[in-house]
Amino acid sequence: MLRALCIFAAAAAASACKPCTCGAARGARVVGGDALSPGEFPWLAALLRDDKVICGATVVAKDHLLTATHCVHEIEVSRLTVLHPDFKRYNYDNDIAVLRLAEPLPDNLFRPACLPDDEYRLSGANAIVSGWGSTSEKGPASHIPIKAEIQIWSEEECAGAGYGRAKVTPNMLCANAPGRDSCTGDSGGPLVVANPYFTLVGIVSWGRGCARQGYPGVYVRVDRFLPWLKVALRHACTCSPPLFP
Ligand code: 4AZ
Repeated sequence: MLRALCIFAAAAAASACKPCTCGAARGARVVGGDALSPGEFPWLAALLRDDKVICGATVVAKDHLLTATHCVHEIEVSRLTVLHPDFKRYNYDNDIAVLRLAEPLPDNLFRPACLPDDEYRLSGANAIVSGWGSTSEKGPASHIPIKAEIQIWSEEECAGAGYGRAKVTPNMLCANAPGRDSCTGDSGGPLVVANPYFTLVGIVSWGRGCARQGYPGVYVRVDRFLPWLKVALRHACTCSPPLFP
């Protein structure tokens, strides 16, 4: 009996996730932003190809990251499991991908961002984009990660942006601020809101140029993918926001 109990306990321990918290800072390149301090956004990651930053990504568990499908689509990723749903290469609809790492990240090197737990009221919200992308439209990639606070547009405003209604699907959101935007190399990286724990509401996806008036950055609307993420992250130990005092 004791032996049976021990086996049961060991099996339970192997499958259980240790409780963990998300969205807490410990202490991206972007146009019109400021340098991040070390540990400020410990969920921000870069995707490298031949030692060059090609995209951003967000840690959501010790061995899982979210990025944009177009960052990893048709790229050979040895020892990475890459999932992508109905990505449409012509309009970047469903531009979301899960990366599963072969080895978990060391605990001291990251903290995950929180995922939204429900449809989020996003219109008009302040959000922060971060990454190693260009700091001007034709400029080089940044050597250090940058962050910028921007505002999320309403769906009506987004449909009325320079792109035209047909380009923006219900799985996308628009965000920018005067002189501030995501840019080349920021794709796949996080757009978070502080509520007060940092929650991933968007993934940098596309846009015309950078910080152009009337052409906001377009982001994957993460809350539209919660049912998909439940399946795609089924092997992940995701974390919860710390309880409010
Ligand atoms: C890019 O190519 C890119 N201004 C990312 C964001 C925006 C434009 C381009 C939005 O990675």
